[in-house]
Amino acid sequence: TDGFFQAPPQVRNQFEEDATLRRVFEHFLSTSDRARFSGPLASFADLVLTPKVLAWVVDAETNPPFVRELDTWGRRTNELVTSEGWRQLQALGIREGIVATGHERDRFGAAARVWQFLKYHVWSASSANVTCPSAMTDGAATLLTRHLRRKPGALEASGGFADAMSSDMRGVLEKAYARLVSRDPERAWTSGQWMTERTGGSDVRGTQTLATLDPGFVAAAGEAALSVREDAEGSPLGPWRVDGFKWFSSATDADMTVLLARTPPPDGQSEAPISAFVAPMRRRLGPTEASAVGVPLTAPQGTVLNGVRIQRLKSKLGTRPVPTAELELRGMRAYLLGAPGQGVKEISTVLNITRLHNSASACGYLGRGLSIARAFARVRRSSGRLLADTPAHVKTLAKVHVEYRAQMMLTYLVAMLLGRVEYAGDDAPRPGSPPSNNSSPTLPYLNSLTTSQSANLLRALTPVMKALTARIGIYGLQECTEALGGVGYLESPDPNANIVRLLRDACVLSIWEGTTDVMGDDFARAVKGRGAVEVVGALDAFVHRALGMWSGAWKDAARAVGMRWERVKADIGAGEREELAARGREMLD
Ligand code: MFK
Ligand code: FAD
Repeated sequence: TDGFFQAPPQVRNQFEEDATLRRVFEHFLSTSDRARFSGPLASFADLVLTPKVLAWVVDAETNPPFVRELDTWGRRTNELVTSEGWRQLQALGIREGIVATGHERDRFGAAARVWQFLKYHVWSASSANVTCPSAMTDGAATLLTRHLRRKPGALEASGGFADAMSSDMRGVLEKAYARLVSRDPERAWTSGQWMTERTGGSDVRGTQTLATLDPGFVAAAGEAALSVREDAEGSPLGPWRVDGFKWFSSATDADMTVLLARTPPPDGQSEAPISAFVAPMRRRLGPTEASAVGVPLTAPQGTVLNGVRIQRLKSKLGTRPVPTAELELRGMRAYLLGAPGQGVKEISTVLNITRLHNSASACGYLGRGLSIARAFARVRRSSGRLLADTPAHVKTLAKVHVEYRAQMMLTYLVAMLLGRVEYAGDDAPRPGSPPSNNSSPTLPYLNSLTTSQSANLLRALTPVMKALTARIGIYGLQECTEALGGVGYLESPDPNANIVRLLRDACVLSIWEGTTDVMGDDFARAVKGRGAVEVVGALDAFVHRALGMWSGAWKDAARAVGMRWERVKADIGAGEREELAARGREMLD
């Protein structure tokens, strides 16, 4: 008992210790933004390592969510119970603007996305995966804002609603949007994203969930036939009734969701097209209506779930604090978003945002994994010297770090492009706005891109980034686990050592939000589908510029994307999309 005790490793403030994070900070922010964000990022990087926050992580991890089927008196409740740690981390993420920042272009201009994901980087490994609902919340907010930005009438012209609904629908979307991007945990909403059904998640053409317009419900709303009905909590309820089953729902404690369902076939056609909907998760109902809906569920604050029953929670390798569920939908009230039949196109706006979150998570977990490995190397001795002074060990970590650096450059390039495209798409610069376009002090080529070139590059790089970061994150965390030897394999309540949690959590990053092969297919869609000529042009110019002119980390990023691009490009004209998807996949190995 009196023998040797290992001095515990101590993870340092990542913003101060991680050279790659600092490098990204320097490349993707203007000089004035760097001066503005440096202090807050250093403070936040301290906060996420404080005992209080880390104790919430341990609580969320060791007390996973469960469904309480019956109350004390034997009545059915089907109530989702989450841990205190999970709820506290949700609230902290909201207060820190992990979603909101990306939408605060009046404060942060075109740098909003880079700033958001820099905070995200240090946050993700301390978040117990509340980043999962925040990714979908950000995706939903981005989708709603695209509709809100359209000129009056355009929303309805897209087929979403009859004209009489226009102002009401706008009101619904505005209300939801304001909550999704709120920094007040009491007001803020989170959103789910329901695509996957038992028939498939990569291919959603087997969707069985059905939506029917329910005139009875609308009429019951009183006054003007198509007015929006609100429940006692001010949560708007839609005129569509949705029935079906969703096989994976991660944000089961969300306040609203974006979902796919089939709408009735257009006149003269037999196929029911897949459409997108938004729906609140809860509503307050009178007893008659509740029993008519057939979902006698109670929920906190006397609300009922909006036609949703949790069949069960999934038992998972990782992301254990996240309440991932199978959901039965019976009489869920929802709003159609966009035109019938445009469901996949609509929800692809959400996908492209959540895929960036996925990459930022991969980088965030790996960045923390490397920090833990370095902390361990500073205290662990072998063969008479510290691991930090052992060349083979340092070389192994350096190899991972080079891959990490490349993925960081790629991810923050995508964040920068997104921020600029969104900023340019705002109707008019607001008074007092910061200077537009977040010019990079070190990367003049990026500053020369037009908005449409940026948008095309963004389209091509998003699936490449999603796939590469996930795979390299998993590989890198496996190396980091090994770098701690036997301790690396242990489940430890000490977040300075618990690397295996990050590895378990990372394993899903190459599956959800589209598998690697599906990203290969999406890349093929981008370079061969509608608008492909411009996408190919932007990507080609980028790859040549990056390979030819840039050095150091940029070479790494260019290598990640570009080495096989020439071969893929040669096949674009000739091959079918399926062959091209296989080539796209080769780019991602
Ligand atoms: C920790 C943080 C990480 C985040 C946490 C998230 C938690 C987990 C949540 C989930 O996993 S949610 C479910 C995620 N599901 C997927 O990612 C689905 C994967 N499958 C695909 O992405 C398939 O490619 C897809 C379902 C989209 C294929 O559907 P289709 O019907 O075969 O698509 P189609 O017909 O090729 O395209 C329809 C339209 O959408 C086209 O537009 P046009 O009609 O104008 O030509 C496409 O161009 C457009 N589209 C499809 N994907 C797009 C896109 N547009 C832009 N970007 C894309 N990515
Ligand atoms: P399949 O689509 O059956 O894929 C099986 C294999 O076939 C994969 O290797 C895939 O790459 C391959 N494959 C499929 N199609 C092709 C193709 N065209 N070309 C080449 N290969 C192909 N979904 C939601 O909607 N909302 C959620 O909140 C959500 N949360 C999740 C949480 C967790 C923890 C997990 C694990 C999943 C979650 N999902 C969610 C589901 C997830 O998005 C799907 O599992 C994923 O998209 C894959 O779909 P699938 O499981 O049906 O697999």
